Amino acid sequence: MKITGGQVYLGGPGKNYVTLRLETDQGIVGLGDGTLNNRESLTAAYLSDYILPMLIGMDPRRSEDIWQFLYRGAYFRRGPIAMAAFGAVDIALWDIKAKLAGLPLYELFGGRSRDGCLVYAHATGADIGELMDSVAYWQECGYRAVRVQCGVPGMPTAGYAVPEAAGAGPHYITDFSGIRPAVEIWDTDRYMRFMPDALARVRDRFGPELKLLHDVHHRLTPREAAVFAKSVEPVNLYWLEDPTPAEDQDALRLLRHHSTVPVAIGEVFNSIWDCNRLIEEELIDFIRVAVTYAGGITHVKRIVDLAGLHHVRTGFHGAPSHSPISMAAQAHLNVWAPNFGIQEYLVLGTPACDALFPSDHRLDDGLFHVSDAPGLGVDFDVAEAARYEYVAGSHPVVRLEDGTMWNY
Ligand code: KDG
Ligand code: MG
Repeated sequence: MKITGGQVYLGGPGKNYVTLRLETDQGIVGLGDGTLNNRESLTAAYLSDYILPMLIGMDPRRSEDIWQFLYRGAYFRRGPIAMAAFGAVDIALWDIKAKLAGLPLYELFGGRSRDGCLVYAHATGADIGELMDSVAYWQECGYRAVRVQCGVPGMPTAGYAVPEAAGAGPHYITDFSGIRPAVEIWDTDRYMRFMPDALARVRDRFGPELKLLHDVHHRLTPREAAVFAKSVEPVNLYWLEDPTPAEDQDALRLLRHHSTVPVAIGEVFNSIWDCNRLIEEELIDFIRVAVTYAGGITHVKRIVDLAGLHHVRTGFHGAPSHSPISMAAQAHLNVWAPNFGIQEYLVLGTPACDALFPSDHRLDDGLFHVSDAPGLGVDFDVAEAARYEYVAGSHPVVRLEDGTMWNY
């Protein structure tokens, strides 16, 4: 069996999805997602300029060898752009392999460990009133877990709240913000004074059953994170995400020493080498890597297996920048992984996205139900893709009130 051709598509409804379509001499097509939010054209170029010409003639069933070829062959290792490009190829190869076997992908990992997989949505508000409405909206939609972000008095766009998205429902996909980033202002003292009480009020209103998550988005120092974690303990969070900048693997020691709040980290990691110490030293409870920029199914499965040895559960990144292709790849891992925790999920049910990526995957009662179709169970409508083109955009940036750059 040989790879005979491939194309990279860049664009989508409200997002620049990087979609890889690999063709084989047996007529089987494999789909991959290499979307790296706000830097999408770079992954697309890596794929079309370097990787696709090298793949022609290779046997797509040899996904492990192709992964090693790409990773070792690049010489310069890791990095989000390269790993997202390898991720796209790897997802497409697993899609081909499962289609060839006539099986849903999860069967190749060892089959189902559960029927449906717990997902969480994003509740957000510029103030506590909007936030309450947003949480209520998602709960009425059937979600059993909700990430809770709220504007802080004096800094309504920070705290990682997106006011215009409050209660926006399943059509929530943020618009492109333009190539010049918007500037958000951050003040740690205001955040620390406001947020624990806001989270406690959400817990009071919605009761003990609803799982509540909160994302600090890398904004605190280790000492501040330890203080914050202690102060939110009564809320009984499902997790506290990215309390400190993720590249410092030692930063969580202080928090761990002072608090038992579950910690989730890793959405910006590209490899097992970014999180092996965190996992082996049991400094985290959930690993947040994504199959796109952590090198695809082959590499993420290694991380999941390592995590399983240390009581660390999965909580894969699933912001709206992931296309339904990588979300399907993660869904197949989720339904198999013995140490599955939860999945961030917002895209399914968006009409334009469903038209571009038809599938039988479904969300029901707060659980994701994986399709039993062979492969990933997602298609890609090439004619529909022609409607979209690349639109350059950037994340906002964050500064302190005096102008100092801070962590987005
Ligand atoms: O591109 C960055 C976003 O994906 C990220 O800011 C979203 O923190 C995020 C999350 O938890 O989904
Ligand atoms: Mg996050």
